[in-house]
Amino acid sequence: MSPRRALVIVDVQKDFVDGSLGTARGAEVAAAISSFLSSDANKYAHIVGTLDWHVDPAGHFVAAGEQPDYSETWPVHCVAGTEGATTYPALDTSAIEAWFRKGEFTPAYSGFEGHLAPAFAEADWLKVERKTIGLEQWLQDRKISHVDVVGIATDFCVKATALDSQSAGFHTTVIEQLCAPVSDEGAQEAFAELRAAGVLIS
Ligand code: VGL
Repeated sequence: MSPRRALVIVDVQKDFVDGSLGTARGAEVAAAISSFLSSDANKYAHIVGTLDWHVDPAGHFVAAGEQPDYSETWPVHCVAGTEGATTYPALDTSAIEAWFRKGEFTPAYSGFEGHLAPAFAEADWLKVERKTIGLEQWLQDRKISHVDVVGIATDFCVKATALDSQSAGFHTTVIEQLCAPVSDEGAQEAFAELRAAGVLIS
C-alpha cells in the first residue's frame, strides 16, 4: 500500500510566537509553514493542528511570586479562550482540517494527548470533559501510515508529539526548518532523542 501521509502542525499559537512564552524563531517558522503548505499541502492525505489549551493545568503554570524553571513550570500561557491561545496570524490555517486541544486540566506536551476540538459553542466545551476522539484514533481511522511533525516548540511539544507518533506506529519525520525551539541546545538534545527513537529528522 502506498504511504498515507499526515502533517501535524503543533501549537503555532500567539503565546508561543510573541506572547508570554515567545520563541526567537516562532514568527519565521509560522510564515515558513504557510509557504510550505502552499507548495506541499497536496503531499498530505490530512493536515491537522494541535493547540495548547489550558483551563487549570495542575502545576504547569508557575506559582505566584516564583520564577518558572522553563522545564516543568512556565509563565501563564495559552489559556483556553484567550487571545494568546489563538493561532499566530502568519500561519495560514485554511488547509487545516481538524484541531486537537490538549492540556485543559493537566500539563500536556504531546498532541497525542489532545482531543478533537468540538464544533459546538466555546462555553459548552468547558463543561464537557474530553468526550471527543484523540489524535491517534483519528489518524488510524483515516489509515495514515506516515506522520510529519512541524511547529513549536521543537524541544517540548514537537518532540513529545513526534515520540508519541512513532510509538503509536506511524513512520514519523520532524521537519527541522519548520520548527522553532525554546533553546537551540534543547533542540539538539531533542533531535538526538528523536533519532534514537527512530524518528527521521529532515
Ligand atoms: C510548550 C512549553 C510549555 C510547547 C507548551 O508547545 O512546546 N512548551 N507548554
